[in-house]
Amino acid sequence: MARQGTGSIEYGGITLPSLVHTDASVRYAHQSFQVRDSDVFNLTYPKSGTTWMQEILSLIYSNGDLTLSRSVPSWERVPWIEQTTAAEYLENRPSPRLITSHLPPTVFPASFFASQAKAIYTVRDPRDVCVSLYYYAKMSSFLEYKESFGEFIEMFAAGTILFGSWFDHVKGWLAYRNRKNFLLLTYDDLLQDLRGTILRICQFLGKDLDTSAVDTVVANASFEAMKGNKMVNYSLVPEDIMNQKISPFLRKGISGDWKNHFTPEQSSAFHHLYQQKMKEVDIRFPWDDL
Ligand code: PPS
Repeated sequence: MARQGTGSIEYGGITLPSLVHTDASVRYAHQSFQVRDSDVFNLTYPKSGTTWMQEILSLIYSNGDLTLSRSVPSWERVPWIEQTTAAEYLENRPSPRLITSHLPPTVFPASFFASQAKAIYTVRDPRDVCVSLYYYAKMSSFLEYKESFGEFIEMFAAGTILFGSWFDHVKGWLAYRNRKNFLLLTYDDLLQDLRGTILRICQFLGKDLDTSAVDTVVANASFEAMKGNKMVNYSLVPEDIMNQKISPFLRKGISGDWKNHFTPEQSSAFHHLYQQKMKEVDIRFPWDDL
């Protein structure tokens, strides 16, 4: 069951919320957006650490200066190319541009693949993505999912959901992981060693921050700091669009919350599906055997 109707649009076989996407905006990203060699992309399937990476990139490129992080919303500092505001935010922005996208490679700007632009792809345990997305759907008036959690897992597993199949997205982007301009990270990398992972990101980007700047990036990218920063916690979004009393945008920020939500049967069914869908993927993730 693909989600159609008032709250969504379809483009290239994927479903996107119409609040911030139009056919024209996604077509612009796919067919017209001109990637620069200096661009830096933050790529994710939704609910995998997008906002976290937006904040980290933004803080790295400001060399730890907090001015922008405290005064400009994250979605404006590191905007999505597929959203309606992309051209306004990005076309005349000086390099290096920091850019976010949830698009799979099938509808990604063609100019990216022939460029030197850098991309960081962050992957998260799909079961935690599913849980996070479920709560996000409940608090977001524009998503309109009314299903029980069990039904929601089935839609997530089948890929008949916002932004399409997690498996297709992840496998699609993993195909590029050996490119020198591509950095593959997991949500768990960030969770288990935030400082070490920020240093890896700096090295990948050729950004040589001094110790106090790194300290500032680490401190301000913590879950608690981000939860308290209204430029990243989505409290600027009106309550009739995102009702954080139902569920906060920065909800739990942990790995393994799926264990509190999946029944043993749901967990076993998802495990089998995962083994089957990911069998050709020759990379191990921290959650593979869980
Ligand atoms: S979105 O809507 O696609 O942009 O969402 P996204 O930012 O990708 O994912 C939101 C989840 O990421 C968690 N998050 C963090 N976890 C740990 N530390 C930090 N600093 C952090 N920032 C965001 C956020 O809490 C959402 O996960 P859940 O499991 O719902 O808490």
